[in-house]
Amino acid sequence: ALEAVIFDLDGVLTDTAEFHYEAWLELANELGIPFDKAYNENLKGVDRRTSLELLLQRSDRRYSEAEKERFMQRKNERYRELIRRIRPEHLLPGIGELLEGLKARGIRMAVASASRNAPAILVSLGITGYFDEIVDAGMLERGKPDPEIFLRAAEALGVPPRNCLGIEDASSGVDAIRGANMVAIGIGDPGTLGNAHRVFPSTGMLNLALLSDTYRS
Ligand code: B16
Ligand code: MG
Repeated sequence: ALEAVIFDLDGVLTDTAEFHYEAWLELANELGIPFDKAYNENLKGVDRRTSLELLLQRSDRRYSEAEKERFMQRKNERYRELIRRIRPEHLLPGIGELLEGLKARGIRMAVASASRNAPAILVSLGITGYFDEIVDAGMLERGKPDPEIFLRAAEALGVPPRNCLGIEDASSGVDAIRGANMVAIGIGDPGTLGNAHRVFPSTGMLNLALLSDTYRS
């Protein structure tokens, strides 16, 4: 039976992608590296270090490790400034009701986000109390699409992966859920998230009945 739901953060609970984009864009501009919304798609769901490497791939210069550390720090400082604006109104559609419904049913919940800023964002959204576990992204050895982050969440919850359902907006995240042998719901474009068991264009369509239904089928 369905015992636990594991949520991605960016793109599922709230949309921080815009803030990540703004912070990376400022860095790219300073370095004279071309960067736009389309290229930013590649950075979604990907950890900070890999995101930086993707950005620097488009430079004709090579940077030292010390410079890269400084770039990541600068981007993160700017990002943290931007996310101070986050309020409970920034929860994506339907999420508040869904968390309430799952809690009422006694279904356990966890967050599996690549973001080291996830705990602070959950506080700003006012939803920390719903989650039994928040995986510490700093403790992971491998990023999504590796299943590690979802397996750690299940282990921390004490629920076997086959009784868990994961919700993701990035294809790397959907692959991570599938790799963990969980049921996967994708939020976004079915063309990009074809690996999910079911895909919905928006979180506004999610509800408890639909999750149970997806889990059973
Ligand atoms: P940070 P998710 C991911 O969050 C973002 O989608 C990705 O763009 C970001 O680079 C990553 O977190 C790391 O974030 O720099 O705050 O540690 O989708 O896994 O919730
Ligand atoms: Mg995401």
